[in-house]
Amino acid sequence: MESGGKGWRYGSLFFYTACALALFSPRVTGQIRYSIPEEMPVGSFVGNIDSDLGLEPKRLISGKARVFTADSSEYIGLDKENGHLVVKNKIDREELCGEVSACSVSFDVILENPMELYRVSVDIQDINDNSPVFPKSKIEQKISELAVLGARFPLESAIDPDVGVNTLQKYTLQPTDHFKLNVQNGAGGNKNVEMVLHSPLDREKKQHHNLILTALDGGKPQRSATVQINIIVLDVNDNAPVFSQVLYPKCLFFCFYAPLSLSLSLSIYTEFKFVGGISL
Ligand SMILES: [Ca+2]
Ligand SMILES: [Ca+2]
Ligand SMILES: [Ca+2]
Ligand SMILES: [Ca+2]
Repeated sequence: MESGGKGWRYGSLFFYTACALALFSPRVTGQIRYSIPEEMPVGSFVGNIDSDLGLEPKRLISGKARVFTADSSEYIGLDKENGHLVVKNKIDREELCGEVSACSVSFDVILENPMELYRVSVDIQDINDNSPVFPKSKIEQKISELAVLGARFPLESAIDPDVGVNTLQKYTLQPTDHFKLNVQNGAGGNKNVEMVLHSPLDREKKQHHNLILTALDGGKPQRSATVQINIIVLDVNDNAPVFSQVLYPKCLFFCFYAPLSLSLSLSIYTEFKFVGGISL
């Protein structure tokens, strides 16, 4: 019973509030829409509501025109003397709307005697005022020299807070003698990037590989960011010990034949001297 009574009272309150708003809120006389880029300097011209709404001369002054915003944010101001809407506070689209592409500010211009209400919307266009940013300036990756072809190594993505073509569009990797890039669209429009091994590594040939990963947006002018990838090739015991091809025959000869040869020579010399001695 109690909850039913409460529900009735809340329902009545909503009904009377709705009636009061309908009775005392000024009717929307007209509406107009403008479009400006973000980051315009304070005082920049947005539009002339005097001429665009077809108001009588000095109506904004006689009607004590005022700008009303529901959330008290005051991005746009009104100059009653000339009817100009101007930027009152710099608008950062990224701060105002984040990842949402459609971005606008809305407010009412209210006049008295007679009461009039004009609804004004200003679309905020994105400009390419942010470069992609990597979380780190360097990436170090340790990879075994026996890593199989096709092995994938995820990399940390760059972030560009702009939207549309002004946000991150692609990556490049240089050089590509061992690794190529694989980029896939992830959740929320992010791009997941990874390196894929396409040519075998050999620590005994090259222990370090330095690559440059570049992230680019699609704005004009285009903005980019780079990160250095230092790949350390880890050793694997993939070589059996071998004798030197140069020293081995010499050693064999020297170790086994040289003493014998020396002995024979001495013997022959001795024999010769001995024989010679006899003949002489
Ligand atoms: Ca901005
Ligand atoms: Ca922007
Ligand atoms: Ca950008
Ligand atoms: Ca090795």
